[in-house]
Amino acid sequence: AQSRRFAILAQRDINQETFVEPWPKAGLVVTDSPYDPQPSLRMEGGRVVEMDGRQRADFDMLDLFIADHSLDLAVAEEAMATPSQTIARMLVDINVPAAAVRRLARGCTPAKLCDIIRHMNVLEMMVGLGKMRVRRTPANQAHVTNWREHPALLAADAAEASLRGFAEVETTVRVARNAPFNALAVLIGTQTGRGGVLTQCAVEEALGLRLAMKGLTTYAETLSVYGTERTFVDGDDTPWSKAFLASAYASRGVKVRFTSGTGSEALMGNAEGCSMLYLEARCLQVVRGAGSQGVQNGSISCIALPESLPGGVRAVLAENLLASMLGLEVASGNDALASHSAIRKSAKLMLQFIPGTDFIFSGYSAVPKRDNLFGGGNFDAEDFDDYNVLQRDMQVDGGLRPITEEEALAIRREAARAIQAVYAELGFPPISDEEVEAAVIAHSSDDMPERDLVADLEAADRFLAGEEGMLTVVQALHRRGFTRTAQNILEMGRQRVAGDYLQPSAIFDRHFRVLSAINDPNDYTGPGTGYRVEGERWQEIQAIPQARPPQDFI
Ligand code: 5AD
Ligand code: K
Ligand code: K
Ligand code: CA
Repeated sequence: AQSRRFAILAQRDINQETFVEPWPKAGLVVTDSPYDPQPSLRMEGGRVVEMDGRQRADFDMLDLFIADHSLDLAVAEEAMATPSQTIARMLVDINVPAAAVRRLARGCTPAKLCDIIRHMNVLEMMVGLGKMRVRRTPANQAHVTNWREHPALLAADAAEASLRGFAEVETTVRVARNAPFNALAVLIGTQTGRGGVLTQCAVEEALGLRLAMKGLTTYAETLSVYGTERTFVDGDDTPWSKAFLASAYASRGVKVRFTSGTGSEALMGNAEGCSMLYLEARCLQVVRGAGSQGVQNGSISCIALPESLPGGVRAVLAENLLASMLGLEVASGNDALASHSAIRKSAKLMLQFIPGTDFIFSGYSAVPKRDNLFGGGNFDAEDFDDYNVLQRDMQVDGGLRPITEEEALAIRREAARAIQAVYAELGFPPISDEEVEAAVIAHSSDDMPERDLVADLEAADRFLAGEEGMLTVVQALHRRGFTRTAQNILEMGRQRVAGDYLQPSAIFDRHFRVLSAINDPNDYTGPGTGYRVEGERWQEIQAIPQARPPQDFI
């Protein structure tokens, strides 16, 4: 560059990112592809015979599933006859309750849902999302993993994440055979930090189901659906197989949320020329038809793709809004690394943070970037204080709370000792006192001693194959005096039998009480209504340890 100004700009984080011009034929367009169908619906004898310009004889399996299992046919004709702009205005009209919008949305075809979005800018969509969010109280989900897959560090980080306020903690694996041990460490860690934090381990479906059956996880989230038949079949799935899997989880008291998001079909090379939002609208109708109580969406692992295109961040907000309109609990993305630019990633976050969603992050990386096995988080452990200050600045509940170093050290030590005790009781390769102490003060797995991976994997295989499950763990903790953690895990087991947390949008609060669409429905109808940051919660958000009494400055 000749210009010093341009040379400096070229080095900025924003210019390390990829930007692409739209290419609708390849599905590289976030909304309004010229190949997207126009909304239409025709019924005969109580059955859909035409949807979005396609005759029933030409339906693919998604069309068929949506027409027969998703659309609310009792309102579909009324919904399709209501002008899209009218529904868009209902979304921002404080005099129209969420239920009235939802009733119509459930009768809208995918193309009709996109047509509603066409009338809305991001500010209007944020207002809509604040109203349509299913649960009144917003919450947050964490990712807890580490490169070494060290059990004591996993337990300590999960405990700290729970103390920081996360309502759900997701882990995964670097080595698949570690799954039962990672799930166990995160279960013990969370139930030490705070009873009732839900946990999952994202692995291949059959293994995921086995972990749940063993009582090592309490929710499942990565039941992926896709917006074209080819992408769906590439994943060896159909909407019917996903619905079956969801029922298998639910039958064992495991909360189920599906995953979808803009960009997956284009990334897999089978977008059929359609826009990302149109295909996502199809996904969301399938998710609802399959009986899932919610969805993890907001592009998720594909986020770099919409963000490379014009309108990408708006389209991600639009998919969150569509999901909430359909009555689905939304874990709204912000999880995968979307931008290296601190300005850009924070700006994007505001679209979910300010309205509030059921889970503002569908995985805030509660560990450093390098330890995040989901491919790096958009926000990391290093951003905790920034996040707490954002909540305090705006008087917004982002689901977290400030904690002190002393509290963190204490809970980390308790969790690391608890997993050490369980390993000892169950005859797993021992966790030494040195490993426990390292986990208490560690920032990342670089701070941890090495373990014998071969021995750990062999023990993990035996644990998975054997009869030991949640109750064995409870007994082990109880014998070693970790009474509170044992009680919390036992209570999770009891809750699985009760099943109240299978209701839409369910989490447990600090007192192990279910908060869901049933007993905590979002009742926003304008200023002075709905969820407000006030009372003890506002005091908690204000009380960052960095804040000093004014007298200090005199
Ligand atoms: N659409 C569908 N599934 C997705 N996943 C991530 N992003 C998307 C998306 N946009 C799924 C992956 C994996 C898990 C992390 O979530 O398939 O199973
Ligand atoms: K999956
Ligand atoms: K999709
Ligand atoms: Ca997640």
